Amino acid sequence: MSRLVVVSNRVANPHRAAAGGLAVAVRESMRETGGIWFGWSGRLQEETQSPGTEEGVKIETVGNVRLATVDLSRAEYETYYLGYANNVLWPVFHYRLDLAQFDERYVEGYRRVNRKFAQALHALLEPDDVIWIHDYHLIPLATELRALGCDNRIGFFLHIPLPPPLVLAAIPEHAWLVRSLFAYDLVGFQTETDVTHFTRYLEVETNGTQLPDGKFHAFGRSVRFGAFPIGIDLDEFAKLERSREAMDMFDRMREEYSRRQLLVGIDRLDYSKGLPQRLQAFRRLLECHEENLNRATLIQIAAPSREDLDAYDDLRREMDSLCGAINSDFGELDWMPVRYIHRSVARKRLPGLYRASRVALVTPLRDGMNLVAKEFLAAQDPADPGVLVLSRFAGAAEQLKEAVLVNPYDTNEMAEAIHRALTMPIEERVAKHAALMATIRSYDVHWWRRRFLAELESATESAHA
Ligand code: GDG
Repeated sequence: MSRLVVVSNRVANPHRAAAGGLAVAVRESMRETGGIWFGWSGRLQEETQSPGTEEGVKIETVGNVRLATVDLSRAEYETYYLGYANNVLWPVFHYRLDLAQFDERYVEGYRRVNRKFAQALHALLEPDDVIWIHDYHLIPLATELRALGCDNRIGFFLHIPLPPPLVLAAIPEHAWLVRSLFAYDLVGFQTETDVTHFTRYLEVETNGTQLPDGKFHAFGRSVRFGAFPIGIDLDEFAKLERSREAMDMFDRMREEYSRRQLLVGIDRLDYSKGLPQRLQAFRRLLECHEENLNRATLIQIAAPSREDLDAYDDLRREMDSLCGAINSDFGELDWMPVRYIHRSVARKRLPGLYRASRVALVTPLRDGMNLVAKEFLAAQDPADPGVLVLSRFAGAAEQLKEAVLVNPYDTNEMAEAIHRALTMPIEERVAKHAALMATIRSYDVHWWRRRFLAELESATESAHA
């Protein structure tokens, strides 16, 4: 069997929890397959060290996985990571052109780091390795590897949404980015909507043609593409649920909130997650349905993320002020409507918190998939499950059709949907939960990995036939 080489911007210790969907999913996949996981160490290199050399790779073995990491210089961190990845690609791919900052230095840094990754990685590769590259930080990595003579199988998976052609076209280098995808053998997206955006872009912006076998021919090359909705590891989650930490959390929550109805939101503090809109809807719920006063309590965990960027700082301030206003306008001596925690919570405690909650609010303005939605459902008691309120703009909405679907921009609609979720009869909750769990079980993280890698194998077989 070929060795799997996974590449992502950040590398996470497979035995340690991290907040962030990609890290969670890749870690679960790698635990089963083993192999190499290559990426940025998360550290900034001393200014005196020379960047980009092979010797700059640090190798650490954890179980069956070799973690190979490189450091970035401060300039690379600022242009590649903060600049192009998170001030251009992240906002535009989440439809936030208003937040994008186009700057030539950013794209130069992005190209440079992708080249540096390619050089460092190339030295570690063996001819049979299957290379699986993840996410928007590394779109041109296959082009750089091919330029070094690498003809291994290379697949790419985009964890975030692909926007419609006219939004994508706002990026000055959009044509180059899309052409870079044609250096892969397989390009995977989260949803059918993303796939449609990809093919529409190619039809409008190139002279290419769609081929019958899930491929598109353009730029003198054919690439296979498709939707591979990411899932969670149900076994790992069941194990977490039985941990002492999860059970303690559940007991404490049930005791503390025995007279209340608990709602939960767990997100990285990111503007794509629709947190201010969620709080406005919760406020509207308290205004319009007074039976929730002194009763409904929203626990919102917002794990700190990308704190070096201004947009995230603005969001932090907005959240502080919205939560403060709801608590001071509606709170009582013995009841605070919102418990807002701007810290990360230990992963082992999450299942207990999910299970103690009657309703989960997963209401992003745009999201590639959203794993929190799936984790919440997996943690429920099937005989008395909670209800998922899910944004129609989360990739997960394509699969989780029995959730209470909402438009997060419509405050009244969302408040009514939360009310419906809080008052849903048990028969309906049980039936919806069973249907949703069947989907989550069929499309778990192992299905995702196997489907992608099998497709990658067949894509290259037909290319070499
Ligand atoms: C990207 C895409 C796509 C959250 N807070 C804490 C914490 N988490 C964990 C959750 C979950 C993960 O982080 C978040 O995953 P999401 O999928 O919800 O979102 P992103 O981080 O934006 O992930 C997304 C995903 O990639 C996978 O492809 O679904 O659309 O944006 O597992 O439980 N974990 C801990 N403490 C926290 O406070 N330990």
